[in-house]
Amino acid sequence: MSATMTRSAQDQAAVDEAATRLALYHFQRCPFCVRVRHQIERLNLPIELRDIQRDPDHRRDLIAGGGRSMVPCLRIAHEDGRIEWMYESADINRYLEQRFGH
Ligand SMILES: N[C@@H](CCC(=O)N[C@@H](CS)C(=O)NCC(=O)O)C(=O)O
Repeated sequence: MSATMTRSAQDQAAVDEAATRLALYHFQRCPFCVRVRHQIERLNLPIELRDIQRDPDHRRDLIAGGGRSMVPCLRIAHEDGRIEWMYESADINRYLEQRFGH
């Protein structure tokens, strides 16, 4: 695994703030979720992890909001109030890289 990204305190504070609008629905042993969790660690993002196997409320919210129980799924609360449910590990990792990778 590549090194964890470091930022200035000011940049990290902005990233921390942005991450409060994100949540990852996942479960521990899902290999696609492992990939996304690695990306989250690498990019040093304090994204809330919501385990759908350990917490039935999270599973219910994922199905109600996203329409499917598949994980990983990134919940994005946009500034305009819109909620986006992004499935597919490759799409999530690309999004995180584009948004936080530089
Ligand atoms: N192509 C998807 C595959 C995700 C996937 O197959 N997730 C499994 C767990 S490892 C799952 O949630 N299966 C249950 C379902 O589809 O409802 C990705 O890369 O994210």
